[in-house]
Amino acid sequence: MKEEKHRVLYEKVKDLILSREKVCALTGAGISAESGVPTFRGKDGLWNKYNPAELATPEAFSRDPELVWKWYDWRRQIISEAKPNAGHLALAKLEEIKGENFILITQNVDGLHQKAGSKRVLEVHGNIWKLKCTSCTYEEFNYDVPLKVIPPRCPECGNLLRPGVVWFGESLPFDVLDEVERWLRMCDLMLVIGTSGVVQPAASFAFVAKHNDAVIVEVNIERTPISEIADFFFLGKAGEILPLIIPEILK
Ligand code: BV8
Ligand code: ZN
Repeated sequence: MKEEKHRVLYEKVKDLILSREKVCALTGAGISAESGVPTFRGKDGLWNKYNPAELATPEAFSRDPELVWKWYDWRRQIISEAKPNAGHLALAKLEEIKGENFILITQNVDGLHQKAGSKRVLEVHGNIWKLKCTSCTYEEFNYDVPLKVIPPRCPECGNLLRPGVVWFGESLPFDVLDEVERWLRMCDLMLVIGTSGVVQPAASFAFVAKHNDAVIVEVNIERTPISEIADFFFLGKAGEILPLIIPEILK
């Protein structure tokens, strides 16, 4: 009986994904958990061992760039061994189906969506593989694990390079945020996957989309503040649920 009820809901969401014109997905660390990338706030989360204010802030970096870089180098090594999972692949397939009527907004910095084939990705918190200069406009994508030199220095001006991520207290990239806001106004259905919904402003994206009449579909292994406004809530792992609610590719 319960399976039948779930099956009906999966089919309903599949139909909505096809019938509603503009679809967006918002992902958080939970979608990469099954790839072996630690989340931030879960039981084995990064923030249990490290204090975010100690590491993911401009103050921490200026106080001890070597310590902060050692933490990012360690995370880069874990991520370099991670493979996209069925959840990432399902979203890449959704992009194939919906084309320019789809956008993927991710809080993740691991680059696994792009590895899975997603092209239409807005990285609101940056990318751990990007290094950018603290003084000039130099930036590069660097996939060295481990990094050859810690802390890395700018080849143009010799100053420190920093991770190309958004730290607490830093604003999200304005061009990315503008594009996100455009989508939140026009999307007709938003999938919210694997986020605890506590980090602003990303935690408000689903509320803005809902305010603009989007159907909200949440996938998580626990309820979150977003669950209050979700039209559909699927309790389960992204890698298991997403393949069940994303339609087959229409040949
Ligand atoms: C800004 C990049 C202003 C770096 C990150 C007090 C109140 C309200 C707000 C604030 C406040 N004090 C400060 C703020 C603002 C602050 C904030 O929101 N703090 C919170 C913590 C209270 N926000 C900021 O500072 C932002 N900037 O506000 O700027 C401004 C404006 C103009 C000019 C100047 C300044 C910047 C925030 C970005 C911080 N950077 N990361 C790095 O990675 O090192 S945040 C970090 O959290 C990650 O990016 C992550 O993506 C993000 C959100 O976490 P989640 O992705 O949700 O991950 P989490 O572990 O929390 O949850 C995982 C979920 O997955 C869980 O729900 C779990 O159940 C689920 N799950 C687990 N396994 C699975 C699963 N689901 C499905 N399947 C599974 N298998
Ligand atoms: Zn420089």
